[in-house]
Amino acid sequence: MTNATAVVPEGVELTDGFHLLMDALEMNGITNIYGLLGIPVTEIGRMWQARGNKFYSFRNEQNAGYAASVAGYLTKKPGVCVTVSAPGFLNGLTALANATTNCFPMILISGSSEREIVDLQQGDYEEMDQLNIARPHCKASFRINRPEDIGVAVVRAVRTALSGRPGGVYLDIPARLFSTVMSAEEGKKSLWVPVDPAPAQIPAPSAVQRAAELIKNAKKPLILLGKGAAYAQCDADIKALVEETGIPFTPMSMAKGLVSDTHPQCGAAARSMVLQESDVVVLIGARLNWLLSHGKGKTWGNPKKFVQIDIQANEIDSNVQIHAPLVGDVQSCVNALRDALKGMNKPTEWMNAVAERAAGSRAKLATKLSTATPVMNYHNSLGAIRDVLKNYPDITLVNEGANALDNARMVIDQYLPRKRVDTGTWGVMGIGMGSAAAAAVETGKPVVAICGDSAFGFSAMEYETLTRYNLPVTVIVMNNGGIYRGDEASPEHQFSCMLFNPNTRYDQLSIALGGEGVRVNTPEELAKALEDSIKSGKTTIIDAIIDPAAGVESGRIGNLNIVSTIGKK
Ligand code: ADP
Ligand code: TZD
Ligand code: MG
Repeated sequence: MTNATAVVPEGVELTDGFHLLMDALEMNGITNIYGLLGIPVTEIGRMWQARGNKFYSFRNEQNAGYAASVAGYLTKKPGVCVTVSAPGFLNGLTALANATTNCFPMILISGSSEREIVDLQQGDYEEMDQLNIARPHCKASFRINRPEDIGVAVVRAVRTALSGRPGGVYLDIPARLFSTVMSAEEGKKSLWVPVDPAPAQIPAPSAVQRAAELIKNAKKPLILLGKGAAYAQCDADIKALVEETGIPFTPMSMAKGLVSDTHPQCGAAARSMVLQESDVVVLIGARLNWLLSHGKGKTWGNPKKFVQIDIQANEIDSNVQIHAPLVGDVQSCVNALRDALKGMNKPTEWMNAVAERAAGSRAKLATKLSTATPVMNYHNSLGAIRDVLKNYPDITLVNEGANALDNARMVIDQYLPRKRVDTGTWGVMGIGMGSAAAAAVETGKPVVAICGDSAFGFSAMEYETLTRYNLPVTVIVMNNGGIYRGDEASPEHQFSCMLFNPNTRYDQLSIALGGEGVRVNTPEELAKALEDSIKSGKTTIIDAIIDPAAGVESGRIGNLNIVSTIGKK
């Protein structure tokens, strides 16, 4: 079969699949593509760049995909990732599934083998039935078979990724389509810009009243902010709800900074108290999943009633009874609630009790952060980082690891919305370098990535991508020589399965990959290296030597760890 030129009369100006795809992406406001090129998509990168757009070329599709998903989260536009067929597609699929799990809008576009060969399983180059494999891992999986369908497919992908609960979409493009031609004029007519692809979803007035009554009658109300609230980009409305009602709030990790961690109503440092003692909890863009102990058990203490703001109707009652569901987009729901709560009495006594507890734990923490130890531990190293980052509130913090994650989340304050990107709903290691790249590209501001040494290893080669694009990223590798700890005894004639080579020099890896590298042993050295790196704007790895005995197994989720009790002394 040849390209479908025969249907176009001679002399007519032509376009093809490559051009139409790019036209469609541009019309949908996409300027940055993250990906990894090869047969059959190579031309996409060259042509995209030739048009003056940016193509960020990665070393592994998984990291390009994480970058695209973070771009989607930060910009509220789908992040786009382009890959080759079968193995490239599968690498990218991990990130697409992760994006969907986290409710980040993303479009994965992969080239695929020819249908007639794949469908008869005749063994094409990188043959795989990608369309069907992607389907359970994202919101929708579409294949484009004709150039005249590229416009509608891209619009459909954008609308699907953005509307309702955001998530991932897969677009399958068989290789031959890229070079299939059609009349340029007809092609142009086949493209359009979607009107209002993420429409407001207004909550029912009766639902708003129900929620308002519950909140007004609460003695100890609590607002719990999730990353869906941060994603919604209605920061001022959320802050106004908090301040007008006087209700204490606590953020989930990526919602830190949506209202500043230093706000007087922030109950993060009194988290166990507010979760246990509150009587009405207003969930805003946060699911009652494992990260919130499913809304039950001893974490939650006193019986309570939930108000839940979410755009996804069947998220309500997912784990426990929700007494006042508010189904709609965060902004519409928050503003409707503000109206209905006008003039409500502030729970001042409760608020003061929370503030007092929070101040107490912050003071206790401050002591730990400034206590010197012979080898750095998580507290004094992160304390040093926190003091530097105080002066750079608009830096994006990327964070992965176990102890390196849990302690950094607790110690490092965020002051502004969407300035923290971490391992998200899955607790996935390896988001580091892709997320750092996207954060630097999309915000145009410096990025600091705090990574456990294990976590960093998942995407370490992508550090070259950061140096290649000259991105102002400082990677702090929390080098304790292992997963969780670096002091596990090895069995005879073997190396412990939890340890890494203690001679690893992450600072020298940076130099080898074209960046700056420095190894630090004390909080003072760490603070100086971080300050220097941020000021220089140069891509840097700080190899921070952490006491191998400082971490705990599984960080702060040791309760989920499974151990055998058989045969142990
Ligand atoms: P966290 O991990 O911070 O607790 P989750 O990812 O569990 O947050 O929850 C995010 C929730 O936010 C999801 O249930 C999603 O449906 C919801 N959500 C995302 N965007 C919006 C929006 N614009 N309006 C309302 N809900 C939203
Ligand atoms: N693989 C993937 C993709 N995600 C995971 N979460 C894991 C494996 C399991 N895992 C964790 O949950 S944390 C972690 C792994 C491998 C690494 C912890 O070690 P670290 O951090 O060096 O990154 P600390 O500071 O030593 O605890
Ligand atoms: Mg480690």
